[in-house]
Amino acid sequence: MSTSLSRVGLEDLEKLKRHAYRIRRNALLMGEVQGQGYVGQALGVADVLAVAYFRHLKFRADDPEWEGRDRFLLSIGHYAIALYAALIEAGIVSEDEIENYGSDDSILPMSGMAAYTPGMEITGGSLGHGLGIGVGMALGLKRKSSDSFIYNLLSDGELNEGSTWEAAASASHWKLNNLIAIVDVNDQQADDKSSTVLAYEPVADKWTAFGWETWRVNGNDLEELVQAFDAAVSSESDKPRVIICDTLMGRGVPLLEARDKTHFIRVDENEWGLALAQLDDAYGIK
Ligand SMILES: Cc1ncc(C[n+]2csc(CCOP(=O)(O)OP(=O)(O)O)c2C)c(N)n1
Ligand SMILES: [Mg+2]
Repeated sequence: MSTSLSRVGLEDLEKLKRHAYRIRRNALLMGEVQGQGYVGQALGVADVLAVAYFRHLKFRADDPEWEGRDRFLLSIGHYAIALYAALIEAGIVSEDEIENYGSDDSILPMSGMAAYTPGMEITGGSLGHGLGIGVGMALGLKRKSSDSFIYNLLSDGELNEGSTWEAAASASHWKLNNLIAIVDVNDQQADDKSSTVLAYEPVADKWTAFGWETWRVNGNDLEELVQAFDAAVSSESDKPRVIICDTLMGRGVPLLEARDKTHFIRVDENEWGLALAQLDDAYGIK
């Protein structure tokens, strides 16, 4: 690895921690507008998004289609609330949009759609297509001699899709070292635990066997995430890269961490205030 743990500065970590807190807070505020949603996923993946957006991604907040940007592809349309929370924190989407989340004519629909939201590169509700789109984009950027990266955030549920593995094989065949997949392993999907629906382990060995440079980290540990992202971005190999992130749904809000079935949650009106207070507590904010 090119970055040792000791070189991850404390100041950098504090900065990322603040971003992760605000991503979680934005997600809770949007969740409260509808009283329900995929809030557990957003809380689980907030640390990953903080490191991606605020340490590595090249973007211009006032010009989301800037040609030199890195592309962040959200395959999992239902995780839109998580990405919106990060786009708001990044200044690509205005904070004023929070109150419109999920309502008719909002630029923040409940499932992510490229035509609606600045910074939403693809429409991703039909699972299993993000990595294939990423392969095409990464090939295209290489042919244009671009030095931009394609990131694709996919879920453990998408590991059940054959199309994901076709894309994984193509990416190494084409030596797409400008493609970074991030797999959110929360061991949950719509019907049950992912491991119960269809066993996915040994997941790191599978990606390695498909020709990818592979990292597996605790996706709620900023230091581990920084190390893996730094290494993935700076690696000089000709392989595509994957960072497998084990995350906890609801992370940072004990009342939601404890929910039994967390794929789509309903939260009582009086619980949102408590959830926000628990989040502040977790970050030592009075
Ligand atoms: C091709 C396809 N099949 C099924 C669905 C229905 N679906 C929506 S979300 C979901 C769960 C997918 O797993 P994951 O993303 O890991 O769920 P989470 O971690 O968010 O609970 C499913 C099966 C879909 N959107 N697309
Ligand atoms: Mg899942």
